Amino acid sequence: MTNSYKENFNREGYVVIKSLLSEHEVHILKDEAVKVLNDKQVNNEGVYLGMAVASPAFKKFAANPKLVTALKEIIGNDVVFLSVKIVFKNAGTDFGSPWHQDYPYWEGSHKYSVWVALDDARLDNGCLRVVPGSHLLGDIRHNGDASDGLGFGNRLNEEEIDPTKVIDLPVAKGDAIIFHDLLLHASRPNQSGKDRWALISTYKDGTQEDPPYNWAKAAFPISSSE
Ligand SMILES: O=C(O)CCC(=O)C(=O)O
Repeated sequence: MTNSYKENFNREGYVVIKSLLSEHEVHILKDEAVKVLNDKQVNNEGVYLGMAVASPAFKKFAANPKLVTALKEIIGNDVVFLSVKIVFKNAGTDFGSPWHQDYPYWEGSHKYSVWVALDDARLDNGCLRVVPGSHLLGDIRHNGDASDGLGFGNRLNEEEIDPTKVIDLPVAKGDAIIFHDLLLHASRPNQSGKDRWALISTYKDGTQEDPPYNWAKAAFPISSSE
């Protein structure tokens, strides 16, 4: 592999990996996610964090060899998996996620998240949006109003985002987007009347100290010897 992932990631704050998962693998994970959400009786919240605790299928996904190769190029050899959540935007979930960085939720060392499409993600059904290079701006104050009850306690006001700097990232199911925790990102509303589901797994550099994270109950180090 070339070092293009690392160079692009350092410059833009994200990289896209095409076809990380096959259609079959996507199908299996989506079925398994449906089972977990039913078992846990998670209904309309739109996000469920405990996928790796609930099912070994998601731990296996977190250590996908092609993904680990890219993560090691970006993070270094000592990669630690922290958690994987499902973002299930169903037919009736038409709101997009507001603009934010992930860093204010976690603090500590920088984290790297992998957003994997379990349905094709297009402009009309909620693809991810990013401000390329915004990870270089540092930790931005999040003053947005979260009183709409749609989660994302840390969010920016829409007016703080320069629309000329935003790009949409439509991807096919099975494609993945690795992004830095300071990258400004959001998602479009889902106006398709159909599912738009994604998995988001999060990793860190194991050489960096962090406070204990109670959300990382299924954390494990990815082998550092390769
Ligand atoms: O899939 C989405 O709608 C975006 C989710 C997101 O940005 C997040 O959970 O940090």
